[in-house]
Amino acid sequence: MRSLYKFGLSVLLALGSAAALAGYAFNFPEPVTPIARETLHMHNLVMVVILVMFFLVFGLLIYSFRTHNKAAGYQAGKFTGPNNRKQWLWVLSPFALLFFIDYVVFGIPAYHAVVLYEDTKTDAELVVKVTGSQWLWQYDFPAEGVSYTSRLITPRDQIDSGAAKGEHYLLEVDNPLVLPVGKKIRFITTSNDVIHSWWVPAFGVKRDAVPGFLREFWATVEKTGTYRGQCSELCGKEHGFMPVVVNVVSQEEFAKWLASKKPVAPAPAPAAAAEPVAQAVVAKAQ
Ligand SMILES: [Cu+2]
Repeated sequence: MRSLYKFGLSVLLALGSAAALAGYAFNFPEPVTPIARETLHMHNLVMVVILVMFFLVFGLLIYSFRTHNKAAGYQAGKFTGPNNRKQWLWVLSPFALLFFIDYVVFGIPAYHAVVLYEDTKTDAELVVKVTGSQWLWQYDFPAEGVSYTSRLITPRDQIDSGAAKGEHYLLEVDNPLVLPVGKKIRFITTSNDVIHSWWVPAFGVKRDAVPGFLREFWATVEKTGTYRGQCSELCGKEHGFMPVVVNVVSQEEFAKWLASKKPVAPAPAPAAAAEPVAQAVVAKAQ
């Protein structure tokens, strides 16, 4: 008992120390999409219900142990047996209560949150294809003809502990995904090699990127800012080194950024330059 006590105390101290707390956020990030908001509501609802149930059940249990025990002169109840209907009350009422909580109190809002993920009632205003690769992300805007890769830029020195870790350690990339605020976006995920998973906690979205399959979800980001996430499907030795960074900007800034990303039409190759080489090859062959 004493060692258990000590163990509990050391766990509390470890959790409570400032060093352990630094860099950890214990709550969800601020939700910036309807999906994230609904998910957070769902989480809070479940937490409240299970906490009430926990204290109710354990409170009743401890109260019963303390007051209705044999030493105080109480006799055990005798409501079991073939012809006793009371036992069915004790079996069926918790069952009915849990059924109601799971399928109605939790079920309806959970259904609503999940449906938001696949909201195809209106067309998306922008399509982004996200391709996972060992170990980087490729972003394509198929309609706009823009395509580029996004990889980690945390210096190796920081990873090997040779240098102090930066503010966005392992969560910084060379080319972030840029998205317009307030637009309904259809995300398509896929992969070039193994299964990855594209995850941005503030968006409340995570979808596996599966080779050979196109998977999709819809989301509208309601607030500008920089949002960070990670690959969340173990995909090889550098799984921890393929973060997701999304810059959500105003519509004008997005248009400007998109224009700067558009490939410049290649100048037509001078036809004359190609011919002498071809002729020379042909001449040589003859
Ligand atoms: Cu991955």
